[in-house]
Parts: sequence; C-alpha cells; structure tokens
Amino acid sequence: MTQGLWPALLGRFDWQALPFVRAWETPTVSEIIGAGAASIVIVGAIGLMALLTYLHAWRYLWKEWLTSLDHKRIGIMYVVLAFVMLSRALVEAVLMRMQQASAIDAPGFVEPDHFAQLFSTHGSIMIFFMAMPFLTGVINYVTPLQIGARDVAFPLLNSISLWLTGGAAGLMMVSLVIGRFSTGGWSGYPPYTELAFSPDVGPDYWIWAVTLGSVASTLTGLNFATTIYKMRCPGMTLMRMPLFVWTALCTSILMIFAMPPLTVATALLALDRYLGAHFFTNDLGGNMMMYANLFWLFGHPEVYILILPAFGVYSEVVSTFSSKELYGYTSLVLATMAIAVLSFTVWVHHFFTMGQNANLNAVFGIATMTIGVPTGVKIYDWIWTMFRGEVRFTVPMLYSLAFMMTFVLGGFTGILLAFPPLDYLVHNTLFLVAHFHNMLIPGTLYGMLAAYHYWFPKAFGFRLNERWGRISFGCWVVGFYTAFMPLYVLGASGAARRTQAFYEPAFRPWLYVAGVGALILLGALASLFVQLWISIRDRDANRVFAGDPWDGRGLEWSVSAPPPEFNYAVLPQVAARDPFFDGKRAGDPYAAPATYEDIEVPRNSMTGPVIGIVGAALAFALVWHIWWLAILCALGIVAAVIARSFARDVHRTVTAAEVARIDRHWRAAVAEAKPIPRHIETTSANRGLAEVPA
Ligand SMILES: [Cu+2]
Repeated sequence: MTQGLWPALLGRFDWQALPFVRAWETPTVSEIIGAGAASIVIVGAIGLMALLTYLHAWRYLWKEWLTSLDHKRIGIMYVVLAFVMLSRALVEAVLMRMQQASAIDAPGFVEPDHFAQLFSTHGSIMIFFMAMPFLTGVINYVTPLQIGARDVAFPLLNSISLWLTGGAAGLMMVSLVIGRFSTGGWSGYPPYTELAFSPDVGPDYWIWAVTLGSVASTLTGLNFATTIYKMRCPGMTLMRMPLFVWTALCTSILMIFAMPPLTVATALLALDRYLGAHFFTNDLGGNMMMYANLFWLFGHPEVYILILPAFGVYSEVVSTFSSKELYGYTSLVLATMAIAVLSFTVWVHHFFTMGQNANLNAVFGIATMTIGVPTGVKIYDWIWTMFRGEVRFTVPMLYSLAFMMTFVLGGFTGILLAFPPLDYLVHNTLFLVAHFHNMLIPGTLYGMLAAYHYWFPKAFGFRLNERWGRISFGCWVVGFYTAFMPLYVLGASGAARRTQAFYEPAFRPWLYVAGVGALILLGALASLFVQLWISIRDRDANRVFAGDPWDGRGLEWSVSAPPPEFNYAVLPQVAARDPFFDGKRAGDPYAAPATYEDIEVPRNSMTGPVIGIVGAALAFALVWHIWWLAILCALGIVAAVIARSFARDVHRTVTAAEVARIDRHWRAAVAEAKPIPRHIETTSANRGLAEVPA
C-alpha cells in the first residue's frame, strides 16, 4: 500500500487547497483577495449561526421554514437564496471590471488563473443560482395563488428541488474556501475541462454544482407543468389563465425538455474525468462538438427559461398599473408558445465559427432572427395596453418601461449577431458580453425585481419603501448603460472577452467608464438592501392586510396579505380573465362564503433538507475523491427516500372552525379598511383596499 490514511480519509485534499495557506505563502493581492473572500464566507456563516442561536431562532426556522412544504414559503426561500448569490456574483463582476480597468499594459491585481475563476463563478452563479432560483421562487409564490389552488401538485418534490438548489449553491460557496473553482467558463467546454488540461478540482465543483441545480430545475418543471394542468380552480380555462401563469407553464415545459441535455452533458463529462471515458476528448473516438451540441441544446432554451417569466411579470404589471385589461391576450399567449418552440431551433448560433457548413449556419441564423417576431408582438401588446390607460409610474412599472426600451436595443444587437458573417467578426469579443447582458439584465433581473416589488406586499403584508425603490431602480438602469454600452464599443474594436489584461491604450477610457458602471450597479444592489431594511422598520405604517394594494386583477389579490397557509378558505370559481378586477366592478367580491370545510395541508417534512444537504455532501465527496463519504451519502439519500415512503401521516387538517376564524378575521379587517383611490396608493393611506371608481 503506497497510500496512507489521510488520502483515504481526505481524498486529494492538501493544505494548499486552503486560500489562507496560499495567501500566507505567497501574499500577492490576488491571493489575499481569495483569502478575503473565503473569510467572508466563513465569518458570514459563523456570524449567521451565532445570530440565529442568540435569537433562539433555530427551532422556529426549522419548524416554520426549512421543513415547510408550503409553496409560498418555498418561494420566499428561493428568492432569499437568489439575493445572497446575486450579492456574491455582482461583487465578482465589479472585481473583474476593476481588474480590466487597471490592467492596460499592466498586470493589474488579479492573476490570470484567479480571473478565469471569477468569470466562471460569475456566469455559473448568475444563471444557475441567481436567475433560476429567483424565477423559480416567484413562480412558486405566485402561480398556485393565481390559478386558485391550495398548493402545488407535488409539495414534497418542491421542497426537494429547493434544497437541491440550495445544496448546489452551498457547494459554490464552499469552492471559495476549500480548493478552487473551474476556469472553464459557465459553459465548461471540453477538452479544456477534461482531466488532461484541468486536473484540479475546479471543473468537478462546476460539474456537480450544475448537475444538482439542473436536476432540481427538471423536477421544478415537472411539478409546475402538472400544477398548472391539473390544479386550476373551477372555471379557470387555459385561455383565462393570467399571462404570468402562461409564461410559467411554458418555462416549466422548457425546463422539462432543456435541463436533461445539460444533465447528460455534465454526467458524460464526469465519466470522462472520473472513469477515463472519452466522450468529449479529441482522441480515442471522442468529439467535443457533441458537448457543444448538448450544452447549447440546453443553453439556448435556457435563455427563454430565464426571460419568459419576466415577460409574464411585465404583462401583469403593465396591465395593473395602466388599469386596463391586457391588450392582445391571445397573441401574447401565442407569442409565448412560439418563443418556447423556436428556442429549441437556434442552438447552433452558439458555434457559428466552429467550421460547419455555411448553409447550416444560414438556417440557424434565420431561425434565430425569427424569434424577434413574437418578441416584437409582445412589446407591441404591452405598448397598446398602456395606450390611453391611467398609467401609474410605480417601481414595478418603471422596471417594465426600462425593460421595453433596453430589451429592444439588445434585440437589435442580437439580430446583428445572428448574421453568421457578422458573428465571425465579434463572436469572441466583449460585444457578445454586452449583448447577452443587454438581454438578461432587463429580460430577467428587471423582471424579477419588478415581481419582487409587485408581489412583496402580498407575501409579507406590507409595502416596500417607494423612494428607495426608485433610487435602486435608477442605479440599475444608469449602471447598466454605463457598464455595458462601452463593452459594445470595445467589442467592436476587437477587445476579446474573458481577458485578464489588455495591451491597447485606446481601450482605457471605455474600460474606466465600464468600471464606474459596475460600481453603480453595486450601489443599486446596496439600495435594495437599504430599502428592505427601511421597509421592515416602517412596516406598521405600510401594512396592506386587506390584500389588494394595487387594485389588482387576478385571484392572488382577492385574499389577505400575507395569504393564509391554505390560500383560499373556499376555492374560487372564475368566469372571466380578470376575475377579481371584474368582481370589484360588478359587486361585492368580499362577500363571505356560507359554509367552511376542513382543509388538508401537507405536513412539514425533513426529507427535503436531508436530501439537499446529503446531496451536496455527496457532490463535495466526489469533487475531492473522498470515496467513503460519497458511498455513505449515496446510501443516505436512498435511506431518506425509503424512510419517507413509510411515512403515513403526511397531511394535517385545518378544521373548518379554524378556517372560519382566519377568514372572518380578514373580512372584518377589510370591512374596516378605507378604500383608497389610485393616486395615493404609494402613501401609507394604502391599507390594501382599492377604491372602485364609480
Ligand atoms: Cu442562443
């Protein structure tokens, strides 16, 4: 036996894997930044645990939140996760911008390898652990309420998805402290990420984090497609569903079909790395183009998984804050479906320059441009929804307007890139970086922030501070233009992407401007946290318990804020597209039901947390080749599933008397609240009861 005890126990771990040790041995700025980031993770984790212990919050957190199967709580936890990861990935973006601004004919302060880790984690986190949790959280919170359901089709599966995502995000955080992350970008292309070229743990962290995340998203897709098909309340036909539900449905279907190719790609890459298979190597029969095809067969639909829910949010927001019914509902539905289908037909545009036939490129170029048509239809419909409406410039509405202008601009540059000959010129430059940030920031981030401001009062029972919302909005928009417009210029001038240093002095002013933009974006995030803090501080002045602060249109506004655990005391029945809005105009939407019945809700379960945590530990063991731990964790997951299958008492009954008490308490509050007109809806007069114009 040449191997000692430690390798058997700790796999390929050695002290050099700790950034503190590296920073101690070679104290360069780059290493110190790495050690600093690691200490933030450790201090943050310890600080959080100490705080929770001090507040005696563990029991509450575990019983009320972490083991909860309530779709509303799961949704909120997803969004919290998204904000945490957004903070990290945005700081990384700022670091990269600062590095490039300081590295013109100079080395800068971040070493090339470290820089490569930064862009890899930034991309992987923003896509998989910021955008996906954010939209999954919003879908989780809103969809069942909008379709008049009590929960999702598979509540336990929902919790498992959340925890797998959380475990994967945790793995990303651990990679800051132990070992290193991949330098292969968010797409992890072989052969670079094969063992021969990246023998370290980095690509393994990437593989397992992404695998956990993609499995979770597949399950989420199945869960929500089923929920929307099967759990709609009586009368809620497909063509009466709110547009957000339509986009949630199309996103779910995209998840079902697009995530598995990614799982297959990462799994085959893992086989290459762990067992010496040669799926994607350049020899022994492998071919990396198979990876490119699999990855982008996921990757392009993924773009629309990210964007469609935001389209849904904008549809709700624009219609509510214009006090008008959505213009062109049917065309919006058709456009959503068209985009979902077309998104599968364009993936080759991600490797136009890899040497395939020009005719093939032309076909995929045309297919790509075609997506602009349904997207244009949507923009057209939103504009007509506002036309002659009583448009109120609230924060969610501002995000919607900024989105429309910015997204169209990004769309134009997308058409440029869809011309293969033009793509040859700019495909590997900052032009591309500018383009996809131009699509994803308004097309996902603004949408999710609009959703956050729009539904926050529903989720927590009080409104967010309007002034800080506007400050934050201003920073997001100004920051976006300042940070990314220069990248178009740089890219068109030939500045390569993923580059740690430049040798062209003419780039300097543009890189400086972009750097300032990144700082403004950081300011935008900071203002969001200030806003949250101030809003919580002033929550009593801004309560909207009655539940309808914006004169809403859909069912979700017809219950208290926050809604009771079971959502609806009596399942609603709908006869039109904007049931609650019409109800308010037609008569008394707050009439009490004649009778109440017992309601069954899912009991809390620790299966989700156990599978997520053990799954993350399994991934960690695989990264470090700690085989005993990997086997133990794999058995643990099987055991958890078997144990759960013996659970009998999985439901809890809320008695009719309890339902009646909760419902009557809310109705009493509604009766007492003073209806307020729209022009003072952002003041503290707003208690969540909308005045209905005569
Ligand atoms: Cu694409």
